[in-house]
Amino acid sequence: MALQAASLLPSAFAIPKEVCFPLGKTSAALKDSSLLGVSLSEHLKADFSASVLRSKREFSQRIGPVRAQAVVTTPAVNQAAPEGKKTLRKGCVVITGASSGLGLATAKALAETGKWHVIMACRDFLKTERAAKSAGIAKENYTVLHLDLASLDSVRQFVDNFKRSGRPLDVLVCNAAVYLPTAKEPTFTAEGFELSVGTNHLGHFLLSRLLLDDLKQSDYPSKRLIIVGSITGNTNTLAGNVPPKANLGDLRGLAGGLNGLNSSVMIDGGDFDGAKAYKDSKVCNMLTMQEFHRRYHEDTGITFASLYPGCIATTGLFREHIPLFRALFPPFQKYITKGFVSEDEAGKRLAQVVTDPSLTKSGVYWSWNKDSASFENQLSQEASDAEKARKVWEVSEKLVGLA
Ligand code: LMG
Ligand code: NDP
Ligand code: PMR
Repeated sequence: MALQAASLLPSAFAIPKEVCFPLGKTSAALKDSSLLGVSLSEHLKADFSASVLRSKREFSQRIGPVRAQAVVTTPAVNQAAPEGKKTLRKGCVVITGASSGLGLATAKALAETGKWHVIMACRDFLKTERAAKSAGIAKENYTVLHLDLASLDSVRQFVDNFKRSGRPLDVLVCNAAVYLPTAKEPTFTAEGFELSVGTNHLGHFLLSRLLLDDLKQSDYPSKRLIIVGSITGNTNTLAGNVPPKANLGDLRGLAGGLNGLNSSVMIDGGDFDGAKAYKDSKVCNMLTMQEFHRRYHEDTGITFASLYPGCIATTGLFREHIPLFRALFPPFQKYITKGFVSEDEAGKRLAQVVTDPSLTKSGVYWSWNKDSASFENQLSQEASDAEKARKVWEVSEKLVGLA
């Protein structure tokens, strides 16, 4: 159904060339489970581009040129253009953690198309306003709404505020994260969950559950819930084998509330390790996306997906790391692993997952090869374990007060 919906999109809706990578139906069929998670054989790539050109041509012949609407319509429905043709209203996308790094770059890429209104869901209002301004995002293309994912009250408040804004919700992007690799002791969210899993997973879990109805009600041709995953949570890659490795174990710490009082602060019940907690939280993100897909895709037509945007070694994510690491990490990724991507490039990738008509497949973990062509990647055994996904879902809904 989502695929059919996508084919209704007018060609004018496609993001500009620099955002729109060579893609076609073939991309979804390509799987790559190599250790680096990035390679594609040359003959496949040639095939790939040919089919893209073909499908692009067919697409525009079928649809014909349609003018895009340039003004904000809130709340918006399809409106008749002067010549009587229907035009697509502006899409409304919520991006968490849009005050820096990947979230900001994605907000910029989407806003620049003139076809999206971006709700920047952030904990620091002033920082976000400044960031939007310095990124050159036009005022009419974004709204900053306060959201602190480390507080479930704040998540609920955000959802109320968003609903009251009267805007439709077409795409939700769960992007915000914290990474605390040098912390010796755990820190906690307002409700007492270890901060990395509390913010990156539990905050987003509640947010997306509470906003699911709004997504369901959207009349946009392709509605999506995107959760940012990572290669480092996937132990079927080299990067995922750098210690400490992600491992959720039997979820005993999560079930106990990650509070360090009557349970461990780590999901698997082990001793605190900030880097591991982050990687575990990414595994939860990727499992959550798949559980959403299994529970809701068929009935709602919503596309649920996650992605590894590439190693964006210059972002604020590494702010807590030692200065030597921050200095060496970008050249290491650029020249040795070759996994490096700029914030701009990564933002375009995520924008593509938000809006590209050829990426409507649900339940998918997207990655990109070195030519920036997307492909459907294989998750590690743990990150694709359906039984674990169900358990994470059930334990998480108890922790956030939904069950
Ligand atoms: C933990 O250490 C910390 O304890 C934890 O607090 C947290 O920060 C966590 O993930 C974050 O890291 C992990 C790490 C620290 O330890 C290791 O990586 C041990 C080595 C494990 C080996 C696994 C794979 C082996 C592959 C062989 C390596 C060859 C590299 C070529 C890769 C080519 C791929 C096609 O370790 C470090 O931070 C520093 C490790 C230094 C090793 C240097 C080897 C590469 C040479 C690079 C030279 C210049 C750049 C250095 C940049 C360092 C940043 C990573
Ligand atoms: P940044 O640190 O630049 O961005 C993280 C964002 O999350 C910031 O806007 C930050 O807000 C926000 N945030 C943190 N805590 C909260 C909170 N409690 N409530 C609301 N917002 C919060 O990092 P990146 O851009 O690199 O990370 C974005 C996503 O990309 C993450 O999900 C990360 O896991 C993922 N990722 C990153 C990779 C990389 O190489 N950088 C690789 C793979 C995945 P503030 O500005 O106020 O601090
Ligand atoms: Mg990793 C193909 C190799 C590759 C890739 C794509 C990444 C991505 N890393 C790779 C390899 C290696 N890293 C190797 C061989 C090492 C040992 C020297 C290494 C080390 C390393 C460290 C210490 N890498 C790191 C760290 C971090 O602190 C980062 C991290 O784990 O954050 C959780 C990180 C990352 N490496 C990546 C990516 C994308 C990250 C960071 C962010 C993330 O996954 O969200």
